[in-house]
Amino acid sequence: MKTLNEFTEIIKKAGEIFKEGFEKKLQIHSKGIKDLVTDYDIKVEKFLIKEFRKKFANFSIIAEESAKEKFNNSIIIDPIDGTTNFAHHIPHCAISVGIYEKKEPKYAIVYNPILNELYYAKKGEEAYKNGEKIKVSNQNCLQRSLLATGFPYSSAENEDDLKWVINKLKHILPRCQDIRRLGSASLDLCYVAEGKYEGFYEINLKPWDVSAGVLIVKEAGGLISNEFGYEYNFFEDRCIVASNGIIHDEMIEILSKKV
Ligand code: 2AM
Ligand code: CA
Repeated sequence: MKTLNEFTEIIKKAGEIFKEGFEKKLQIHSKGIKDLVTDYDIKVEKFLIKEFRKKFANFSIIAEESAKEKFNNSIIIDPIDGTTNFAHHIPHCAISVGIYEKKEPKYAIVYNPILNELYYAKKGEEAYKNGEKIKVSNQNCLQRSLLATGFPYSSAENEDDLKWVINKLKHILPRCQDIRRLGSASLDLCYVAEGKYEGFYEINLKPWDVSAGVLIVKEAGGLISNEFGYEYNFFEDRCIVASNGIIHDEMIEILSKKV
């Protein structure tokens, strides 16, 4: 796990910058009607890119606030996932880093520095949180399952996206225990991985929102797909569905319906 430790060390240092920003009154800028960015998204990202380039020069870097290089051997970074929470001083936000070799996920790290929760996985070697192995839940009944989702920023200007969100909620909410919308896709995936949630779905996410979480879910025994149950591709697919695997088909049945 040498390489994973090297990545983790850098991410923990970036976590110090993240924490410093969380305590402060922030300069908030807008990327879109709903999409925020703070000075600390930029600061954390710059630090990560600088350190990763020093140690992992043969990887390209894809990062939310700046570089978009080629996807092959790449480090895919979200410096602050859950930026809206961060900007409102809600401690549900994380640094997310997925490391891909030949387009396949190899290492994944999601770190919430505020709660000191570090999730990580290495391909084929299971998933961990702060050193303890994590597993998806074994709940087999959708009606007793806690699900999570998120609302795309595009819902402000794209009527189709807003309709999709409302329509899916209408059909899935009565069939599960309840739905949470906590605002950080990378942590939503980690919560599926450790069995807090049985499932998660969301549209319009970007590679950096999910690049780490997808490996953590799979290594914890869960399943990831698009809304039709096929392999999820974060460059192409609109919807991601994650689950403990057991309730997956029922989620797909509801999410894939054209209504
Ligand atoms: P962010 O905090 O990094 O912006 C909230 O629904 C979750 O989805 C967060 O992880 C948020 O990421 C992400 N998200 C929502 N809409 C998005 C969009 N249009 N592009 C990228 N990420 C989005
Ligand atoms: Ca972000």
